[in-house]
Amino acid sequence: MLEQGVTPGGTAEGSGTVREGCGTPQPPTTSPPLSPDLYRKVFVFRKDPSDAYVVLRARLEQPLHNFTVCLRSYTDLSRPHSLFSYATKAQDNEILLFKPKPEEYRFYVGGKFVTFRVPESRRDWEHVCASWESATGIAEFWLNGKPWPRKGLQRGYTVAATAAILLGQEQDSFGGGFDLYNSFSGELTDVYLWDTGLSPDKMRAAFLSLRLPPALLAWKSLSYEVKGDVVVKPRLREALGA
Ligand SMILES: [Ca+2]
Repeated sequence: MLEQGVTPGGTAEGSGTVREGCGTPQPPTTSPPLSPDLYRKVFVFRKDPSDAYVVLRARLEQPLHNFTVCLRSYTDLSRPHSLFSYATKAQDNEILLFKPKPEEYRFYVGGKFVTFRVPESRRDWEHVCASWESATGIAEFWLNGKPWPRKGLQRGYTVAATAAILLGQEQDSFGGGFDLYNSFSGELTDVYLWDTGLSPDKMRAAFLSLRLPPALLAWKSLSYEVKGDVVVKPRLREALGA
């Protein structure tokens, strides 16, 4: 995984070139996206349990020394379920956001995980961002725009770039090995993956659906393929704030 001749730290972070204050989400105004536009739409995973999933295609060219993954989910599941599954050939839990029960999230990097206890959902949308930094092993977990106490794992690790990235199922092998009773049922939207740790301002911007930095996976221009019983529908209501 480390043999690709990539210079660590080659990705500029926090260079201050991203403009602030563009508070209103706006549809794309320039060239049309290559994939169906998911602006203000959701994936509805209709079945429970389910064998359905969505494959995401990311523009990943080099291993990740830092990353942030964000998404918004709405479910009444109380059983374990996967929210974001990034598997490599060497490690099926390379990046995994998993909810084993309503009051707990698990965040995996390279097969190891940290646990974040959360209030049991009030049957509302939950927005989650999780980030990880190789140099320190620090893992951040943000729920609905608020940071949880930071934890640490996998200091010095590198996340491999050749990955199967799935929503709806938890992979136990590259692109497969599903347990239907770990599947997601409900609604998912606003899925993003960056190759940087987001600043606190951008973590909050993700929660509020404000303008965000360019991403490896960005919801409005998501390249995806639906496998099975998943339907793209407009959002029924905004999930902001209250
Ligand atoms: Ca797994």
